[in-house]
Amino acid sequence: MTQPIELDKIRNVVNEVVEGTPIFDIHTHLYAPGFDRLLLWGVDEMLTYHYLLAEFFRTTPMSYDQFWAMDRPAQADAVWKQLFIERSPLSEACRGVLTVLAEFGLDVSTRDLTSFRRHFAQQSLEKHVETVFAHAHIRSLIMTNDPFDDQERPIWEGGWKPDAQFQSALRLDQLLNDWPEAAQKLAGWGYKINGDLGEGDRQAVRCFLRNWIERMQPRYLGVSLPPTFTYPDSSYCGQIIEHCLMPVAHDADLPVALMIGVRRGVNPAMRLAADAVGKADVTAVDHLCRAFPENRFLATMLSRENQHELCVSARKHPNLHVFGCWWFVNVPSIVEEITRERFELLGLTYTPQHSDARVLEQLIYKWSHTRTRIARVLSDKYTDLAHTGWPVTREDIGRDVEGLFGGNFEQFCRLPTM
Ligand code: RAT
Ligand code: ZN
Repeated sequence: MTQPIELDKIRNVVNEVVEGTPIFDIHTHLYAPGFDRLLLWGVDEMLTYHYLLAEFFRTTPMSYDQFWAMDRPAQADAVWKQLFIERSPLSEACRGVLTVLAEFGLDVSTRDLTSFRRHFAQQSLEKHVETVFAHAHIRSLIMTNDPFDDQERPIWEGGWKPDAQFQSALRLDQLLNDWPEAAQKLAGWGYKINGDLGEGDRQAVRCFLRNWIERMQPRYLGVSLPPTFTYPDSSYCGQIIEHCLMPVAHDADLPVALMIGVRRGVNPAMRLAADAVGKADVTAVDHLCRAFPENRFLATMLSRENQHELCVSARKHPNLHVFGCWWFVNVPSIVEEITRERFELLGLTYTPQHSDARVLEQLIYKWSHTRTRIARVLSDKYTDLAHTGWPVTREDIGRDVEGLFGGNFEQFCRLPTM
């Protein structure tokens, strides 16, 4: 065993280890460069991120239609003016843009968007991807891959294969949340579907899932669900879960990621920024874990109010792996609270964060802001341990943080660990 760390040095060591440990980012909306225009990057994309647009629309007399009619740089100009010039950019999403610019050595005190744009225009994408991964200290990430997406599907059909850096996750929102529409699409792609979700349809859906698992080689099958989600349930969603998703996931030895609590399209004029949150019923997760003990579930919940109950569920079900502070709970104050609560209830058996990045450079701020919070909470926890006389070593901290930053997920998914 290496020497125990002295009490007053614990914080420094934790900071060093947390900074120095590469991350496996298990849920993003980024794409490999091979997906071409689907990979968003640069300052205009960052400024028009939907987290920022929701804040922008609160500040402007401009109509939604007027805004959407403008091209991307004009939209970015409008956001910059309202959220960075007319008022201080202290929201989490605004601060994130500044963290990224500063990380690239740009002088944010100039407030000169034109010069920031110039920096990004000078980058070549392939090299820029490497630079961003290095700055964010990411080793791999998982995309969100939707076979129902008309822009994305042809790229997979053209033979694109995931690699170690850009791994895949098969996202099934439409199949589970909008069966009538999904059924039509499946029929259009040649699956024998009549829409009643009888045994014939179920077989076709299982076949569809197997085909896409084969094609995408995903790390998990994922779905976002409304706060009204319940299980068991006779709805189409409940039937598809029971008769299609569970058996296929089991046979493929893949976990199912449940992302619960999103109220889609509360203000549709805001497009991607239209969604809100609702408190969900965690017993649905309990019932799934119990009904399918041979399946594995990853779960994250959108509502702050659900976090404690979800931890308790995970204590009851070893086949449940809690992950991430998702979307509206990915703000420093709540990340700190949730992370603390999870350490206290689950120890080190979960994955504290994913980035949910949609724009490449966001990896930098999402992870740097998160690292700060995780390090703070971990330091407190190791300090408490040291106070009992337990020897806290750098080796132990390194092992624990590797788990938190991807190792626990890899173990739960039965992937080879790094
Ligand atoms: O975080 C986001 O960008 C949201 O728009 C959603 O995509 C959410 O993360 C999801 O995965 O559904
Ligand atoms: Zn997401």
